[in-house]
Amino acid sequence: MKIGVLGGDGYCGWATALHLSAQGHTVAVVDNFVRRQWDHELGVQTLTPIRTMPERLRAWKQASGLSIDSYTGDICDYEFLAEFMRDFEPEAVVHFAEQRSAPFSMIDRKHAVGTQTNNVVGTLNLLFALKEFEPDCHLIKLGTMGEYGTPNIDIEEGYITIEHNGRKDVLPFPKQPGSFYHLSKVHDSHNIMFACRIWGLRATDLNQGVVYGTVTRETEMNEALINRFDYDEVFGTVLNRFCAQAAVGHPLTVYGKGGQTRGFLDIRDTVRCIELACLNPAQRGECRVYNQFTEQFSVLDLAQLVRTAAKELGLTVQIDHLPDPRVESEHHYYNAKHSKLIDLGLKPHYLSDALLDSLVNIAIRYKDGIDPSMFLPRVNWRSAVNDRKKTQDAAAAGMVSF
Ligand code: NAD
Ligand code: USQ
Repeated sequence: MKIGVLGGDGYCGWATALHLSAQGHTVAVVDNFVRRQWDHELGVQTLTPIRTMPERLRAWKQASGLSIDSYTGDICDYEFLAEFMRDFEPEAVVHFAEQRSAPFSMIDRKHAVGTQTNNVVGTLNLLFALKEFEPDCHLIKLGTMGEYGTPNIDIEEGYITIEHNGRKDVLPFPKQPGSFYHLSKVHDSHNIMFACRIWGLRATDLNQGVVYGTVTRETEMNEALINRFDYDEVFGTVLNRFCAQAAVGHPLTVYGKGGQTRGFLDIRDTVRCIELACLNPAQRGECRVYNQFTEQFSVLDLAQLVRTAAKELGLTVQIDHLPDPRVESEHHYYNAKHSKLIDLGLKPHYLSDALLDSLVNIAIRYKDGIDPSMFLPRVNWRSAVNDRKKTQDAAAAGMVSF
């Protein structure tokens, strides 16, 4: 298939582009590298030394003999996106190209507006470009489990059957997102569902859980193909952060009681789920929703697992409970369905097998680059203006792009 990977320079996008190329698909990556710019603005960087896109593509060609096309531009620029669609003529488009950090979206008004503008406008442009140029192309859109929040009932895969006053209907599952970022995903979901209904587009909305791990079969082929490993308080996700903290003997930063429970998956399962969605397209007019995660853990469970894994390597790890900078339930019911991708053939990797090789050992290998000042949370949900010194310095230097 001809598959466009929007956001192909990012964490999920890069691993997915390589995987799809290795499977024999014709792949093009689309990115404007704004994520690298955001890292720069915040004064943070990936622990692993990722290469530039031209270097990455050369290394892939060398390692595999395969070529990946690259289109550089902003999907919020409709002319650029239209040109990509006309030129590449994709049969499937995987859309990762969004601002994906909840803390980033909660820094202040500018970052909230920037996040929602980038994400909602980019997705709307894509829907219009599909309608105009490739109405048969399958849209595979990365949503997030956080769209649902943490309701006191089981979470279904996208839709729920409701009986009300003696009448019954299948309706979108209620959404209670926990940040302006997560809200942007809800807005996207509504726009996608609407476009499928009115124009007969075909879409799969993948409500993905928190992704962990760095290594996939393809990124291991050459050091220059290495993926990002973020551990800072804005872009670092919880498990990466705990592993980086364990590697340098910093106490693990559990926010609040640590009963916050989320769905998680290995990056190797992310790339396989995308492949499965591509190979099994939605029907015209259909907006399918799959919950894309393999196991659920509370934050405290994760901290304890990291402590145990680190102990095997002779590291002593302390667990700290910090006041929760977010507004979220610290203890709640959580039972989210996630069988549809398994039904399509997903064979999950489990955290117990990945924790040492894909996480703790990577953090240890690169530990000289770990800056412990990145660990403490400075973005607080309760404040409308967060005093992130580095952000302000960057803004003063005219580098903030929103
Ligand atoms: P990432 O920040 O590593 O990658 C996103 C990429 O998109 C970056 O390379 C960025 O430059 C690009 N991009 C952003 N806006 C763009 C625009 N307007 N035009 C062109 N390119 C643009 O993020 P990620 O972790 O790879 O996440 C990818 C997607 O998956 C996001 O939509 C995210 O919400 C979703 N997701 C991620 C996780 C996770 O744990 N990482 C979990 C669930 C869902
Ligand atoms: N947490 C801690 N300590 C930390 C960091 C986080 O206790 O040092 C807690 C948070 O309070 C939260 C949980 O861990 O309860 C998860 O936080 P996270 O930063 O790992 O993940 P989140 O903000 O939810 O966002 C990430 C990705 C996002 C994706 C989402 C999937 O950045 O792109 O959409 O995971 S989900 O959580 O299912 O919505």
